[in-house]
Amino acid sequence: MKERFAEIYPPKDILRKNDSEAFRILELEERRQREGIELIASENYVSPTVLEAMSTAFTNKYAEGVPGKRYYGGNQFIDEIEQLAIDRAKKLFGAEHINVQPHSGNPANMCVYFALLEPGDTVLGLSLDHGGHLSHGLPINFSGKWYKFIGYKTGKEDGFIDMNEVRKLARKTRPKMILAGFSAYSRNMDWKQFKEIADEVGAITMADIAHIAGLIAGKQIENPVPIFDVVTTTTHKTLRGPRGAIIMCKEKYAKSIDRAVFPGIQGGPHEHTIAAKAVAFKEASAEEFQSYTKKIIQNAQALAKALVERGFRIVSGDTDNHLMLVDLMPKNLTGNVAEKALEKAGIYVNKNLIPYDPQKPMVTSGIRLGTPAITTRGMNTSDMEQIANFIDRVLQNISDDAKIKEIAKDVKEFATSFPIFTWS
Ligand code: DSN
Repeated sequence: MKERFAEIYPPKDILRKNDSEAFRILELEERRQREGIELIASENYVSPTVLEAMSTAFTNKYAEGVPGKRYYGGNQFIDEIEQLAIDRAKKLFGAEHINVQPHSGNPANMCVYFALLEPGDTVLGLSLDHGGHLSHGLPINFSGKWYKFIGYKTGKEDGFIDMNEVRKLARKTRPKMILAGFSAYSRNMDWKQFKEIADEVGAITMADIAHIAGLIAGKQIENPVPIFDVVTTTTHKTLRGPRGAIIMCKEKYAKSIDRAVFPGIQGGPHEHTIAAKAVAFKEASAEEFQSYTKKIIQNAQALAKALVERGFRIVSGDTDNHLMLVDLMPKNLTGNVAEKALEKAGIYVNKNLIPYDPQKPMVTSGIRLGTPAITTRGMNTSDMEQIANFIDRVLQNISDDAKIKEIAKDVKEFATSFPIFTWS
């Protein structure tokens, strides 16, 4: 086993020799990743090529500005690598304009608001307790402090976004922007209907596809880029690139978006990460990525089914994407307790508010599960029964540490039988 993983992770002999303390911690993290079952919906394992691109001389360079218009000299190759990332992402998503510099999702969304809104403007977005993201108006996030976010919700009975409510709210509040996107919603969004509603009230359309960008690139989910004015995404979730984000927009917003990224919000871009983004966009353009993303969804649906068969309630009953919310109320459990118990067994999930949740955000009545990382490891629909079994066993023995230790051994044996990468 050791040898196989030694091949996957590049040797770090220099780090080992010069900083044994950092090296020791890194080894422990690598081991945690390969011995556990990663079900956090926003996480994945990057390829060795992406990993290698990040660890390069591009990190040494300051490059404020955009390709061809920088504030420091010496950027001819930086321009080339950034332009490569831009060109590949444009082709992948069919975007008119792309900025590949945002450091992560929250700053990317901040740049869009900074470019297109004035403080106090009204934005319609999915309520946070119904699957929205903290940068979609959490009162203590900059978005909630500076803009007037109004939340639309999912239906109490079916768990789907209620488009009639979106229309009603839009007519009533006349928002400057309508935001479609989520971090915990398992159903497809009706991009065209969002656009129709926005056109009716004269609002800018913004989509945050952070969770599903890979599924869109892999042609499994409809692409909002041709329809919407602005689309943001992180690059490290289903898209399986380095941690970071990009902003895509119509040409008419290009200048405002670029200026908001720099000098508006950010300084020097992280060009080593941009190099890795370029690599990830190439990988996501390959045909193999389409079958990978198809499998992610098939695995999520198989996992949801296996959990339902074990008496769990899945919000909205099933999933169209890579994630699901499990309502633990029928099991008399809270999300935080479940998350901790599962972690002891080497199963990584996150507590998550479910729609109409009576609990506080740090407690919650649900957990969110996702299949991008386990699919990267080559797990198939037939393996989802086993994973559902592990989850069920842990949650049935939540206060029995000895039992959880036993399950942890089984989890380790199961997980290590899957390499982190199944392609060469
Ligand atoms: N933290 C990410 C997630 O888990 O969905 C969103 O930023």
